Amino acid sequence: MVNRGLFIVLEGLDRSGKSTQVSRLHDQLEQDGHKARIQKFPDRITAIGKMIDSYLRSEAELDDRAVHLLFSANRWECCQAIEQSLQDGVTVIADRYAFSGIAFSAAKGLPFDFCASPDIGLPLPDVTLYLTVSPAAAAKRAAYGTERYEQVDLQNRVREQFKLVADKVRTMHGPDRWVEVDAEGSIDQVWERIWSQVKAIESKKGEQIHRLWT
Ligand code: ADP
Ligand code: FDM
Ligand code: MG
Repeated sequence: MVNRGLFIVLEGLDRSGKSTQVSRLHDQLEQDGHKARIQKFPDRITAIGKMIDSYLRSEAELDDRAVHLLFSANRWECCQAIEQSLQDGVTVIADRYAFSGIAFSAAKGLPFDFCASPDIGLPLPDVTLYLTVSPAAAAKRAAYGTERYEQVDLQNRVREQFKLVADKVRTMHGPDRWVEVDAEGSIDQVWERIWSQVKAIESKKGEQIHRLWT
């Protein structure tokens, strides 16, 4: 039997460098002869993803709870494909996951437990690498775009909610499932930190996939 793929999630605030490092990780794994694919959340390609995309670009208005459930539904509709990839030995690298789902909606004022509940039972990542940058360092990077959540005050509240999400992951799934990575410094420096964390979880390929929040 082939080893299953790894399920690796990158999380962090806007401009922490997630998409840059996700793409680098994908390239490195392929270069080393592993099979890997990127799964962005939200996945804006599906019918549900298109509704989320219009909402994020402020072309549509949606109730806060309704859009929260759409973000979760968007994960559920990708869930079978993720599990199939893992079984086929393909490493899945997710650019955000259910943790952004909680952090952003709770930062808007929805109850934390309501935010976590629709994602109960999704595949549990082998590791979530949480990229941390100070507000000052993030401000030196390219300016925020024009999407709905790209505002300093909301991002500060999201940062606070991510701390609670980290506590929940560590308590329910163990301390090694949520790893903070210092995302300040050059892209190469951050990359070295990420790569050493990925190499540290090779042995998880022999373990079965667990379920989120169970
Ligand atoms: P995210 O996906 O977390 O929003 P990106 O990977 O899109 O972040 O990066 C945001 C911006 O910051 C991009 O312009 C990117 O080129 C730049 N960037 C990414 N990592 C670094 C870094 N370590 N140092 C400086 N700039 C960076
Ligand atoms: N976001 C993302 C949520 O509010 N909930 C979620 O479940 C997920 C996955 O969508 F503002 C937010 C976070 C961010 C936006 O932006 C997606 P990017 O640039 O595509 O990551
Ligand atoms: Mg990004």
